[in-house]
Amino acid sequence: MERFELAMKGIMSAGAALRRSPMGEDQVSRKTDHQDLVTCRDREIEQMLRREILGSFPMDRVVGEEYPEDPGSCGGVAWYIDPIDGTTNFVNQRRNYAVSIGCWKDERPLFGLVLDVEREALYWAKAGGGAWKNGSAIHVSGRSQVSDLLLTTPCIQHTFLEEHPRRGDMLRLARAVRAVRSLGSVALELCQLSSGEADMFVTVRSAPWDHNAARVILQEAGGCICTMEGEELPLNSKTTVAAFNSPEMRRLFMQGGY
Ligand code: 2AM
Ligand code: CA
Repeated sequence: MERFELAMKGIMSAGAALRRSPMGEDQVSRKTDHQDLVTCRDREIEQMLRREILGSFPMDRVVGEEYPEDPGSCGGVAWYIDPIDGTTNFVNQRRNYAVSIGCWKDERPLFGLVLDVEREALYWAKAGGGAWKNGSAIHVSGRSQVSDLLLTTPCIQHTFLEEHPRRGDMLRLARAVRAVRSLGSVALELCQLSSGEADMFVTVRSAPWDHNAARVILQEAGGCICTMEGEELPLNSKTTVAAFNSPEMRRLFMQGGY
């Protein structure tokens, strides 16, 4: 089986397992504090995906949220997997969470898949092949007036309430756009941008497993992505993220021209 087929099969089985899994508060634990949760399901799904990937491609690197990288991996292909992106939504809402699988070779994208589990919406892209939601092609919006835009951010508290170098700009931007939305999942919010349901995305914290699958989809959908400082998004470290429906919007954001 090829890597893409394996990823497709893995993400669909992960989705099916999550949809039918019972979840009580007793299966939830705190990683660092009460705002940073993990469940037994996060661990089980990541284990399952790791097993399937490494069973077929033992030389590939697997970078996931819940387990350290296998020191034996040394190939040029790296997988970025998040078994549940939006764990808090999974626990409290039982919707608005995703499974995310990105695959890169020598720091170039091969493909990305993000499954909105409860809506049964699979966002996916292969490099050079366009972006898709199930069987339909998707594209970023064409909105260009700041006052028409929807801005999304997965963590309102960090983006607007806590100190960071661009907090003042973010407050000004929030007043300039049509509205601010927060779903609470980096991967799903980047997919909303990819399908034109939102126009701009910002977060002060994101990890490789949060954004490396969705960024392939976004770029194939015509969007652009970088750090909040305008640098190229790193592949292997935690970072700020800013993503846009067009390079013009990116320029405007970087210049603070709103
Ligand atoms: P998670 O659900 O996989 O933890 C909203 O909290 C979004 O930010 C989610 O996509 C969440 O991913 C991610 N997130 C939460 N805590 C984070 C952290 N410390 N660093 C990076 N991303 C984080
Ligand atoms: Ca996660």
